[in-house]
Amino acid sequence: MSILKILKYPDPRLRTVAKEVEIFDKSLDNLSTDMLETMYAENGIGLAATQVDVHIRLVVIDISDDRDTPLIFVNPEVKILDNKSLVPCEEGCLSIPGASVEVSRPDKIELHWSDLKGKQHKSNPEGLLAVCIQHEIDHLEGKLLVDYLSPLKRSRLKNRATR
Ligand code: GNR
Ligand code: NI
Repeated sequence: MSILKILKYPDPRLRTVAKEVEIFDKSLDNLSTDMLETMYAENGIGLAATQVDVHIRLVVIDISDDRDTPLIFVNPEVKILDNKSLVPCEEGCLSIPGASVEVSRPDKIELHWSDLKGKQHKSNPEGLLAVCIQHEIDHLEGKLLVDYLSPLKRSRLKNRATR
């Protein structure tokens, strides 16, 4: 196991669009183990492969208080069931240390994903899990919290990040 280096904003590699996972092998297992170890070491509740410079659709999450409930999502896809029920949440990001951005996201969603064996699953996550999975899917699509800010606030944050 090893702790991976997390890319920091405004690293352009964070803008890479991740590719669908097609091969479910030991290297996928190993990467998700390293991502979980990295997420726990950094006290995050989620981590997308994009953030460790691997551009495949792989996400790990643990929103449990005891940090003992690791979740792994391969090829996650969210379907919005109700566009009108948006819930605001103050979000942080391990790739943008120190930033806190309020984002309103749909909270009635259907999630489709595969596990490490390639078996498909679906569920209806709510609350923090719904927020976090959408934050991670944004990473897979090259999207960052700063994209939800006004241009003025974004440029202030970028100046802070590159100082
Ligand atoms: O650790 C994290 N906390 C968090 C808080 C609110 C909404 C989303 C998150 S995800 C973030 C870890 C991270 O950057 N994942 O990409
Ligand atoms: Ni993030």
